[in-house]
Amino acid sequence: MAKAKQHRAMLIGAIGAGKSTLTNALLGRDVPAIKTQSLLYYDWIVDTPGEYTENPLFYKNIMATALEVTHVLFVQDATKSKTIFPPGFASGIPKLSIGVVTKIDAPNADRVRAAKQIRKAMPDGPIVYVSAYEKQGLDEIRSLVACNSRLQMREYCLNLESTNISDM
Ligand SMILES: Nc1nc2c(ncn2[C@@H]2O[C@H](COP(=O)(O)OP(=O)(O)OP(=O)(O)O)[C@@H](O)[C@H]2O)c(=O)[nH]1
Ligand SMILES: [Mg+2]
Repeated sequence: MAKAKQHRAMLIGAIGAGKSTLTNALLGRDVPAIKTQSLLYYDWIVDTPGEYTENPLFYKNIMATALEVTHVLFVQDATKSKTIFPPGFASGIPKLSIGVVTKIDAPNADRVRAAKQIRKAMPDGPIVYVSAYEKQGLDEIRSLVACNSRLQMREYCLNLESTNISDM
């Protein structure tokens, strides 16, 4: 894999947003996701329970775990009209931020709406559109997590011809 070994990504987002299914797809693990009950470390990914993002009492866990990673993935379900991220949430986490819109394969997916929701929580940073089911956007996430800086992520996006990513 192209990624530097020390790079690690934490996935945060609502209950059922698709974090664990995406984790499995990114790692090529062919197993169904089950409800996440605690922090789970798999290779270069830290998967979190949706409760950590939904309940402010758990924000301290997110902050503490963020110290162990290089990148934080803000996962938003494309089929949901609501977001649970507080405005500007990413600004309080001093790591490289990546927005991730999940379930773009779903008939009721609205990727524009989901991207707008992410932008409120994460004013700056690339947004990747993914389907864990159809394996879309996975290489883009792996490549972004291999980047060392915001600038590198921006250059990667600019040089890429992919409809699964936007960085403005
Ligand atoms: N259509 C579609 N459904 C998906 C996709 N990824 C996940 N899902 C569905 O979304 C539901 C929740 O997926 P999980 O991966 O368990 O969600 P999670 O974010 O890990 O949830 P918690 O562990 O509770 O925080 C499951 O029923 C999945 O089948 C996808 O790419 N496309
Ligand atoms: Mg999970």
